[in-house]
Amino acid sequence: MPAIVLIGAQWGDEGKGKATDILGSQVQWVVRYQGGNNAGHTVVLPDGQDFALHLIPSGILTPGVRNVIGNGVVVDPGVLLEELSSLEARGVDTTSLMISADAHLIMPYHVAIDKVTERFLGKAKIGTTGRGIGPAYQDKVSRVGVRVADVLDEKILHQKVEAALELKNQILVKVYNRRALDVDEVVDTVLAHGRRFVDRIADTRLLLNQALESGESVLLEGSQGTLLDVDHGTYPFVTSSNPTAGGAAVGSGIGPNKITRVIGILKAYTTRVGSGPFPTELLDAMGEHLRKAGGEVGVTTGRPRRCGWFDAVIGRYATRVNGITDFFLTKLDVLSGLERVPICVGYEIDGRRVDEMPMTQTDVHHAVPVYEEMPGWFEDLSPYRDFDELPTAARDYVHRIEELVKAPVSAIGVGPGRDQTITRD
Ligand code: 2SA
Ligand code: GDP
Ligand code: MG
Repeated sequence: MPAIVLIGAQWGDEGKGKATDILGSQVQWVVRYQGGNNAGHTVVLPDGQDFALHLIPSGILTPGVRNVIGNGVVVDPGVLLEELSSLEARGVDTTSLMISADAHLIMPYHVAIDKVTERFLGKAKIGTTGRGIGPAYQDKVSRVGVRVADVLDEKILHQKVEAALELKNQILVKVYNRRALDVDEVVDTVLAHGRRFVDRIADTRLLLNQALESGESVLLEGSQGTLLDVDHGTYPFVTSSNPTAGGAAVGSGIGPNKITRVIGILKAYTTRVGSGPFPTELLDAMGEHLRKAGGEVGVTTGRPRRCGWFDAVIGRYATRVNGITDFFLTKLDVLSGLERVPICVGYEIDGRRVDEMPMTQTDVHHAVPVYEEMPGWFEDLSPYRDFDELPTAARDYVHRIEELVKAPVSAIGVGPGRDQTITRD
């Protein structure tokens, strides 16, 4: 049995949590492979209970599924324990969760540096979630990071934190005028946390490869989205990891040839949270309407999301850079009640017509959307379960999107609930 990757095709918050939950019953393993607790994945269970997952894979809500935090993730130990306790308090069985020994830890100094850097940048800020994600990945790449396995060896942990703080404290005190962090205090906190998840630490790449060898299937749950990818996104307004499908192999330790399906989660309109270019953004009452109708508020930070029309240039780009086999088109219900629904089919950049993602960041900033207007529909879509019964205009909208993004839509979301989904064969 194969590995399936599920990725965000836009700027995140496309509905990956719901999609993972739907697929949970078809797989034996669910794995997070990048990002950390910057993510906010919402799952609404059939009994109406809703959960916001940040670090733990959304498969934790499917009984019998084994869950893994892969090597590509950055783990804040305090957040991990809090998330585990809050799930357990709500009756969720978390015993299956394993954490890669090679995943990096988000340390208190990463969170402090993330926050002060953003404040320092002022108007030029990235609009990060302030969870220490960028600084933790910086340390990983600079080879001065602390890994999950380091909580198993106090001496090594102490050495690493001491070395890291020598420089970090200079930055915090001299550049940002903040308090220096104490080595022993940091080590003691991390060790105290580590003691509580030590039994979950494993060589997860071995576990996952053995599972695949024995015919089990693995779902790799991406967080954030294609346009937030540090290589393929709207750099520098991106996160510090690779949410795109290629990152799934690296961040979990399985071979790319094990991946047989790449599902792109695509919202029927576009949203973004944080700074950076967004060609189809609506800064008017229509943007406000989409924000309200779609409940577009950050699941981690509570920030209002920027909203705009569907952008097919981005969708097509996502198909290519991820090798998307099929899309789940989410939140189609949110577009009900509009006379006309524009789709961005290309850009005009300084007088030139462009149909593909521009090569330079300047061009992305200058991109003015070229719209094609589709007729809208007024029916409430949430009761529909059969594609052929949808209003003609809604079906035409889906067909046009498939044409433009060059991949089929295999499922359509018509509400946040697990069953509020139309599947197509
Ligand atoms: P970071 O914190 O370093 O990863 O921030 C860098 C950029 O990545 C964006 N980012 C996100 N965008 C959408 N959703 C995310 N998760 C939360 C959610 C966001 C929230 O589910 O709503 O609650 O605000 C997420 N995580 C990171 C971020 O906005 C920066 O643009
Ligand atoms: P994720 O980060 O990709 O998992 O997405 P978020 O959870 O941050 O945001 C998606 C929001 O849309 C959540 O509140 C979901 O419950 C909700 N949602 C997902 N699919 C649908 C859908 O098809 N229709 C509606 N109305 N809401 C949906
Ligand atoms: Mg989210």
